[in-house]
Amino acid sequence: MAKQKAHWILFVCVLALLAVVGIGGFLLGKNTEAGNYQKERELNILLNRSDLEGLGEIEGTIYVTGHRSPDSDTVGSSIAYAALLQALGYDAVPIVLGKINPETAFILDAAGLETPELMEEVHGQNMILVDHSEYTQSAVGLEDAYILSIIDHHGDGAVTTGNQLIYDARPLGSTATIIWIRYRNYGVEPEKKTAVAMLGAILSDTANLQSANTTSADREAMKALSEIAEIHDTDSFYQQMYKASLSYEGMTDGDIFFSDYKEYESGGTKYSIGCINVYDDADAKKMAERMKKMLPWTVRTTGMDMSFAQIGIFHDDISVTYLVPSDEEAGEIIEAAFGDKAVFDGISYRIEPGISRKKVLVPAITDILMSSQQ
Ligand SMILES: [Mn+2]
Repeated sequence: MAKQKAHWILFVCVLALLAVVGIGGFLLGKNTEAGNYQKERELNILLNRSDLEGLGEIEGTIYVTGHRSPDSDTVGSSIAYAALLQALGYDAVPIVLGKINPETAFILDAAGLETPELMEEVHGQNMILVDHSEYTQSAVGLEDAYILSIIDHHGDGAVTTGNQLIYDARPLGSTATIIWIRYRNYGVEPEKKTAVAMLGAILSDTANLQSANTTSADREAMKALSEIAEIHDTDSFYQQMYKASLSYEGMTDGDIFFSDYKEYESGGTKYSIGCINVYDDADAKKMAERMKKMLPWTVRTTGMDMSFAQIGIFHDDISVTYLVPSDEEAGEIIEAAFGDKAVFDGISYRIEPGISRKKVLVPAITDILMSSQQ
């Protein structure tokens, strides 16, 4: 009886020993796996950072610039790339080549970032170009500057340099996505405020990941950056950016009308159309009133016979156009062209779904003017 018991104890002990060895071995395997991964990762970072090493000792400040008429990708990418270089110990500063637009101002405000310094002339400076590679789109004096790097998602432009340089061009949705990949490759995590600027850049250039140029990299960058930025509802952030982009704050009625303005002539009649985008019907009605008061003045000063303000609401699934005629004759042309489809409220004609100036409005006006001439 005692012998049998001893057997049992031995059996249980052997089982327990096997379990301990098994679990230990498994954990050890996991550890070496993690260790190997860590080594691989460190090697990759070292290899990727070697390109900076290859640039050698850089004397003086490095200026990171995007293109003229700066947009959110150009500004966000300049800020993010300068911050990346700063994190790696370089004296790098983002600059802009012109006034930033209201959308970018909104993003920088949300991020708690200052607008980069305006610097239009760069003779003899250390330069990094982001989001462009054309002299015509860049700073004055770039021909005499020392170009260290070009990070871009456009075709390769006219900018050349005899020096070795980092040239990272990829067909992705935004330059900020390329810069996010470079952060990863260099083993650096963007700060929260930088992540907000990069997120805004990607949202802007890919139209909230909806545009045809959007890639998996842009989607992954958005995911990762929204975590760091702590902006979890990116749709709502994009809506706020879009609303901000439609702000005409500080602009006169004339500035607004002439910001997207074209003149035409048909059947001996000269006319012009200014396009304005707004967010909703309430904004459209307010804008229509402002344009109604101003249009007779534009007709007089431009030598036109008549003029139209074309106010559009185009986002998500909304598509509406309000047409404001300069006078009764212009109003009659709208009525003749669109009939019951154009609903008059005493100031403007509302047409739903909205129409394109080039594809619908101009051909329609041309038809009426040509037929009335005969
Ligand atoms: Mn871009």
